Amino acid sequence: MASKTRILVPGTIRERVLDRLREGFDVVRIDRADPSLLARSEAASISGVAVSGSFGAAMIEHLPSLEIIASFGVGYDGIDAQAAAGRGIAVTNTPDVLNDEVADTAIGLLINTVRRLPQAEAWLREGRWTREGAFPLTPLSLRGRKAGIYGLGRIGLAIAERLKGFGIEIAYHTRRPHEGVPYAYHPSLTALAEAVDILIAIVPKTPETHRTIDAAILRALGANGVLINVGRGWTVDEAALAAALEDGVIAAAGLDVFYDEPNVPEALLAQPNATLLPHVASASVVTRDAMADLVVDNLFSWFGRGAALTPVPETPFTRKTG
Ligand code: NAP
Ligand code: 8YV
Repeated sequence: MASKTRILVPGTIRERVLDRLREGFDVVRIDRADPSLLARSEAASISGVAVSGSFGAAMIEHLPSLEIIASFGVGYDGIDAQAAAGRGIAVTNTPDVLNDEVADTAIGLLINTVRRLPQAEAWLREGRWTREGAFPLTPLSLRGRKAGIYGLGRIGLAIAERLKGFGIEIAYHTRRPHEGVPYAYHPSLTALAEAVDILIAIVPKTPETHRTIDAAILRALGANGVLINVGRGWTVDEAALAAALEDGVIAAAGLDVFYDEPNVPEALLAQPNATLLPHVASASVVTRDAMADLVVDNLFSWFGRGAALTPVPETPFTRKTG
């Protein structure tokens, strides 16, 4: 009997990925993506990887027969796609299937941040409604605001669609204007921040986006400004943000992502005008199942018909056979 294609799965991943992979592949498990956990002889038998999290150059180098890395998540900053591309290895991610969930979360986070709904619920649960009366009126409102979207890609567009329903004027910043988009384009993040009073970040983690939301951008956003980040914590200078929240440089912030997850700086935790979520934007069963299925479908498609379904731009390869 011909031996099955072997897929390495390091670390934690949804059980659904493992169950479906076992229907067609031989699954090899290790605790984390660490070359010392896989003997050279076994490493040589691995043709594919399914991973949620990091998979760096050392792991790629350790697997001489590797053809494809299927990553769980649309952001693939944890995968060394350049090292993979250099070896002709395909990398896939999970775009589109999470757009609506992440956009819904961005809007929920925005409303919670502006209208202080988590604090209002805590007021009720702590018995303060009966003891002290009505929850204080919120100084902030969505009424009359303008939103700037930093990164108008798949998810940014889904956020914009939702914001239209709130009657909020929308503008955006990307590296270049996007054709056929009905929103005002700003050629720099500074110009966008100056023009709006809600800034929503949904850009990938790249060398260019590192701590781009800094003290100067927060000053440009202004005292009535609200920052929402559902992209990557990498994009925000967290010390500058904590200071801006404390000093009233901006009014409030809602963050789903942090620089060094799961560690959230004390300086941010101390700010009552920060609404903080533990990276849950795509975290519903239905959406995580769809992401899991796309990870597995990419592997079945690669080994079955020779092409991945959703390769990342750095690795537009088809399978070399024979
Ligand atoms: P996408 O379709 O590739 O969109 C990315 C957008 O960012 C594009 O509009 C791109 O436009 C813009 N962009 C890239 N580099 C830029 C730069 N240096 N300056 C300005 N704009 C830049 O990606 P997506 O599917 O919308 O996902 C975006 C990111 O969201 C992911 O990479 C991931 O990090 C994050 N995410 C987070 C969660 C969560 O759970 N919180 C969930 C899903 C995704 P140009 O190319 O024209 O510049
Ligand atoms: C996931 C994400 O939380 O898709 C992404 O880029 O950040 C989230 O959907 C993560 O990838 C998996 O844990």
